Amino acid sequence: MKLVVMGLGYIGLPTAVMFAKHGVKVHGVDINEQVVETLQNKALHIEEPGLGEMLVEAIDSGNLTFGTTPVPADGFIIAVPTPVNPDKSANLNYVRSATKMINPFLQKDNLVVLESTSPPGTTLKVLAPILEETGLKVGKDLHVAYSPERVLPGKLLEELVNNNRIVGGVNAESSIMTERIYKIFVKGIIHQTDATTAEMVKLMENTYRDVNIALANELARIAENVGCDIWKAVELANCHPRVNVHSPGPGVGGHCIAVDPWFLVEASPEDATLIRTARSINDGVPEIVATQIKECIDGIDQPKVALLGLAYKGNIGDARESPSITILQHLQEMGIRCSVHDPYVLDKRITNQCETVEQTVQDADCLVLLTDHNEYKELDLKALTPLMRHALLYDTKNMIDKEKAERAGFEYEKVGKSQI
Ligand code: SAJ
Repeated sequence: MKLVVMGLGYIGLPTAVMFAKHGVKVHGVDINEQVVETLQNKALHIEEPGLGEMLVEAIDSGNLTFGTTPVPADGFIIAVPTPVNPDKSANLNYVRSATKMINPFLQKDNLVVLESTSPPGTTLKVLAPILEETGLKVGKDLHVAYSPERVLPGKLLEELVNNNRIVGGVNAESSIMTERIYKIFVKGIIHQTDATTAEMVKLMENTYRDVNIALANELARIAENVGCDIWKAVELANCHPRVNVHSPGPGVGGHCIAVDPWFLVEASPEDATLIRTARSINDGVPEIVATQIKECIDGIDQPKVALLGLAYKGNIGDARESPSITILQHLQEMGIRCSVHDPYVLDKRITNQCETVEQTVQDADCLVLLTDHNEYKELDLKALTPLMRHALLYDTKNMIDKEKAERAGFEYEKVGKSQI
């Protein structure tokens, strides 16, 4: 069997590698020549634990090739980005162009699977009409399905294999064919449904998380006002068998949770009031956190803040939509000097990025923990206080124990806890 995977980003590349590892001939396609060249040279353009080794293995086995154009195959998987436009509508341009690219290679009985997170109805109303420009009939000559990726960055390879999967065909035969393909490596349960339900399920999962995190962030503000520790309160509330409040923090980042709920708002703007409110709560958190940081250094002449963590979450090298970047921008707009560190992200837009934590905290007045990288949980705090002008520590992720910080000479503050 031969598969073509369109889009070699965080989802397409691991998927291509995984199929190749399981004996399928795979041709990975990306419109970015540099990405294709990097992969052909057995190097990665993204960071994901374990992926580099598996890429080399797959290429060496002869099962995996890369290029900028598709080739004839039995199945085509589309895993291209679906960003939001500035007006928060879904941008399906990459889905459209990837589909048009595969059209000249399609043959009767081929399977086409869309994996990209998409608004409900995309498979039937966007994908199918483009595929039918070939003269082949969707559901009759072509098997077509939507099967969302649901893997967590940082744990991609493990979740790709072990997570349950949804396959939503345009008809039962398409679902059966799609399940057969993914069964090659998926160990989780594969659930069959229709295409629009599968699209809806994917968006519901990420929206559930966004709304839950918005609740946690709102509760953090309330805790700050009434004088309790939100982290302890969440922990205790979650002892209830039917409660699962998520964690507050510096805001919601990444290319999924901060984006996907807008697709539901667009699908039904009048009805999606809770979803829209949750998005605006989470989008507002970085500014609140920046203001709290400013309050920590109030009264200090020409203060300097050391920010640890640019990635949108711990132990990954992805700073897309990262609240850290927004917090940095707010602080700079307030005229506060900032130095920045992240062991996994080197962002050329940021001029004041330091190589080590020690350099970052040098002469700083406040150390701010923004991303829960393991390295930061294990910081040698005692070695840092002598380097700083004032030893203030502001923790947005509840990563550091207050007593430990105080023993090292820090004055400790955190999100969701007031000193009342
Ligand atoms: N966050 C919080 N509080 C929490 C959990 C997360 O503030 O309790 C923040 C994180 O710090 C981060 C953001 O939310 O900034 C998103 O992180 P995440 O770990 O919740 O999610 P993603 O975006 O890395 O991956 C999500 C996952 N979806 C769900 O768990 C429902 C993943 O399974 C999806 O495959 C992925 O979106 C996707 O590609 O859609």
